[in-house]
Amino acid sequence: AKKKVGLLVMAYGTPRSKEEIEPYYTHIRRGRKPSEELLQDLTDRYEAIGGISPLAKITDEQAAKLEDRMNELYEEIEFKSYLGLKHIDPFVEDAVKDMHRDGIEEAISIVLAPHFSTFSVKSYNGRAKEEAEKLGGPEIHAVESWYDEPEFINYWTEQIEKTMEKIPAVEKDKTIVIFSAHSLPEKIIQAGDPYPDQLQETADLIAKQAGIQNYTIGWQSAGNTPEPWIGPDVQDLTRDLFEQEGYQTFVYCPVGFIAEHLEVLYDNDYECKVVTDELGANYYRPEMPNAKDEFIDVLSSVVSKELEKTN
Ligand code: FEC
Repeated sequence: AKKKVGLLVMAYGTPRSKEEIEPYYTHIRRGRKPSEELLQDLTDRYEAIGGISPLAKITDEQAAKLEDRMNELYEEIEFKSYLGLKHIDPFVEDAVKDMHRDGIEEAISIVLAPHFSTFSVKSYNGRAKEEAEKLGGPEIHAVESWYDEPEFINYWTEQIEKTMEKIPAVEKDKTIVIFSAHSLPEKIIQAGDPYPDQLQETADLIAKQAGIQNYTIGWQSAGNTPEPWIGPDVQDLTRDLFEQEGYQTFVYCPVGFIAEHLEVLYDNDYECKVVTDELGANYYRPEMPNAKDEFIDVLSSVVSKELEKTN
C-alpha cells in the first residue's frame, strides 16, 4: 500500500452565514461576546462585500486542489487534506482528530498566510501540535513561513506587471506600490517577532523582480484596541505619499493575505479607495492568488520542500 501523508491546511475561517457572524466574532475575541454595536459594524462590513465572505469557498478549493496536485507529484504517496480553521469549525483541533481517526501517522502542516508571527502561524501550529500530542499522533512537520518562496514572488511579480500595463506611461513616475499585511500589536516587535522583517523582504524580492523602484510597505486592518498597532496604516500612508511625495497612482498589494476576503474587499477595495477617491488619485489592486493554479503550485512547492526535509 502507498504511504499515507496528511496535509493539514490551516486558515483563518469566516462565517458561512449571517447567523455565524456572532459566534465567529466571539471566538476571535477569545470568548468575549461583542457588543451589539460591534456586531452590527461587522455585519455591515460583510453586507458591503455582498452578505458573506467568499473566503470559505476559496479556502475549501485551495485545500482540495493542493491535495490533487500533491497526489500528481508523488506517485508513491497518498496525500489527504484536512482543513483546520482558527476561528470556526472545522477547527484546527477537529482536523487533527480526523487525521488521528483515519490512522494518519505523518502530516505536513501549512498555514495559508505567508509570514510567520507568534500571533498567526505559531498559534495555528501550536494548537495542532498540542492536539496531536494529546491524541498520540500524527507527527506534524510544520511549515513555518513561505514569504520568500520563489513561485510566490513570481505570482506577485506577474500581477504587478499586468497592473502596470494598465497604467499610462506618463503616470508611471507618480505611481507607487504599497505592499501590506495585517497589522499586529506593536509589542510583538519588542518580543523579536520576525513578521515585519518578513513583509519587508517579500516586498524587496517582488519589487526587484518586477523592476519597481517606487514601493513601500504598510499595515492594514488593525484592531480597535487602545494598545499601539504596527504602522503606518495603509490609509494614512496613502495620504502622506500623496501630500508629501506627490504620488497620484496607488497599487495595493496585500501580500500578507492570499484570498479575496473581507480584509481585502473591504479594507483595501472600499476603505483605501475612499481615500484615493477623496484625493483624486488612482486606485489599483491586483488579483489575489485565491485557488488559481499558479498559486496551488506555490503551495505544493512549499509542502514538497517540507516533505523532502523529513526523508
Ligand atoms: O471573513 C473574511 O473574509 C475575513 C477573514 C479574516 C482574515 C483575517 C486575517 C488575519 N487576522 C489577523 C489578526 C487579527 C487580530 C484581530 C483580528 C480581528 C478580526 C476580526 C475579523 C477578522 N479579524 Fe483577523 N482576519 C479576518 C477577520 N484579526 C472579522 C474582528 C473584527 C475586526 O477587527 O475587524 C484583533 C483581535 C482582537 O480583537 O483581539 C490581531 C491576522 C491575519 C492574517 C494571518 C491569517 O490569515 O491568519 C494576523 C483572513
